[in-house]
Amino acid sequence: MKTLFSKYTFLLILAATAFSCSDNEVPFDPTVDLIKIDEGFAIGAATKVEVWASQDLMAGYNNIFIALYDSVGGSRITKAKIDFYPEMSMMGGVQHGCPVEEPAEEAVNQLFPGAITFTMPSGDMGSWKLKIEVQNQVNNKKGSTTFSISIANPTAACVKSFVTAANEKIFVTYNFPKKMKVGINDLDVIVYRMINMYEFAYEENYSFVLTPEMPSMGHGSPNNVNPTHASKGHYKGKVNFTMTGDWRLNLNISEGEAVVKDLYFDVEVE
Ligand SMILES: [Cu+2]
Repeated sequence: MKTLFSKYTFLLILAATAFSCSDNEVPFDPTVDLIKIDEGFAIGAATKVEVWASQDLMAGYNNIFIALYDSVGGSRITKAKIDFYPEMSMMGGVQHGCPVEEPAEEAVNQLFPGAITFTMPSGDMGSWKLKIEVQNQVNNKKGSTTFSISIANPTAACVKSFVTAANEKIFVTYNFPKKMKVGINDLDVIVYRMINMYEFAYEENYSFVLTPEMPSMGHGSPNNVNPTHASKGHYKGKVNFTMTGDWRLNLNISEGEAVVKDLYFDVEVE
């Protein structure tokens, strides 16, 4: 009995030591909650480019995180100018881009956060490529790499488009900065105006009335905050999910006195 006890004690101490050692030695991993989409080399810039995202890329607003490394020494690059050039080649030959938010030139937690709003899924309609151009500010070289990417079609549309009375094409999408939960959630509604097939402007003059509802149960929720423009086409508001399940975010969009559009996004709160 005594022998058994001391054996276990010894094992416990060993285990505790092992855990505390590995705890101390695990380096900070900025990509711990992210998934790697792809990686490649921006040849002219002598830079390895990794593309990370918070979920699989899909038609809608995607938070994208770029990790850069010196392709010779392997050290992380945290100062660079990064440009996104997404392009869809449609069946039938038409090509077009989509709205992007380029990262700042200084990395945040070793990564360069940006965003891309893919306006269509890949598949039957065509295929997407993402060219990433890097101006490495450590070696002062510029280069690019191009990825073939697959864009999923979400069950409920995450980006919607319409044409205004002035014949301008508008894209509306949304982003929850944190995972949706029961209670009050921050919500970004993001609006872009199409200038041509490759250029999009931030639409900053809209106002929104946000009315969440649970269509299956016939109720809404109190204490929501209508999204108002903060910067770069991002309208910040709050949505109150009073229970889990399927919710519809109804948005009445107007510009000044004029009603622009009514649309909605369906989301599922787990
Ligand atoms: Cu397309």
